[in-house]
Amino acid sequence: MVTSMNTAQARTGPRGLPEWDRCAVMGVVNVTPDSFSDGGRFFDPELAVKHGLDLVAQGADLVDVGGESTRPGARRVDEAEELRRVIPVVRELAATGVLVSVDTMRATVAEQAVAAGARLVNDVSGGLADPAMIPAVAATGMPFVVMHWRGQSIDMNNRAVYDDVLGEVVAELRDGLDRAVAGGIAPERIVLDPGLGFAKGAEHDLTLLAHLPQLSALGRPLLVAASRKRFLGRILAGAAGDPPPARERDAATAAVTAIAAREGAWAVRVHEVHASADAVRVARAIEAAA
Ligand code: PMM
Repeated sequence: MVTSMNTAQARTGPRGLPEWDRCAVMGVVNVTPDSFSDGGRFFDPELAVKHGLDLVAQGADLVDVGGESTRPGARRVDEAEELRRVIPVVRELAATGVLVSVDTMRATVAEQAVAAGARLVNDVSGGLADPAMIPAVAATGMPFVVMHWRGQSIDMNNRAVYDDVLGEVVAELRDGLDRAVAGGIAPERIVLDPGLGFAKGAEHDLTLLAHLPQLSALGRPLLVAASRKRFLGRILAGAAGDPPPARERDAATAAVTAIAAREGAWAVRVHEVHASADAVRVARAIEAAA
């Protein structure tokens, strides 16, 4: 079923970004054999395209296509392999009218994805992993997601050390924003993301979610990507139990979506779209009644 909340309603807002009258739902398509949440399920390009279309039918406003796992401990894939995974899927989804974002840390992948029809570049490293990324995105004129990041996934858990996680993430996101603007990306095209689970433990993720207004105070729209992450497993496990597998964390993900939407997030990035699409609709209705 195609809901009334689909990509057709996107418009380019005054901020130079696709915008809706509510928090958007970004559906995830990981064209990888090894992502923590859905690794291997959509590795075949045809399955990946079908999955992207299914997510739109479930209410996704845009679809984020990535070809490199960033789970803790993950090793990089080489560029040729990333291109091989991502570009055909981006091209096919864009050709059917889906609003596509590309999840990549490589400038070449971003450029080729934009040439294939992607309309947003989502770089978990905020331009730090590849010095060519920011100039490349600036040249395309596309919106850019700057996520809080402290280094590659292989050893990022060692960097989850903070005296004041909120203050440090705010300062480091501000640096990322300044870096992107200095590199030529228009400020109104930049989205910020706290990077839940990236060089962060569960307590850090929760502190950041408890303080979304302080992140919004940086003056840019926020993307919140809590979907199926470890901190949700930790909460659901309770004090003694084992965390449920990633795919059993979707109700908890939708709970975060409702809160993020109520706090004015620009978008949430989720693997299971239906519940989050409902959650943003509920948050919107409550906001309208305030
Ligand atoms: N997390 C993952 C991948 N891409 N992009 C942004 N902007 N923010 C995130 O937190 C983020 C991301 C890892 O999750 P996945 O591999 O299950 O998609």
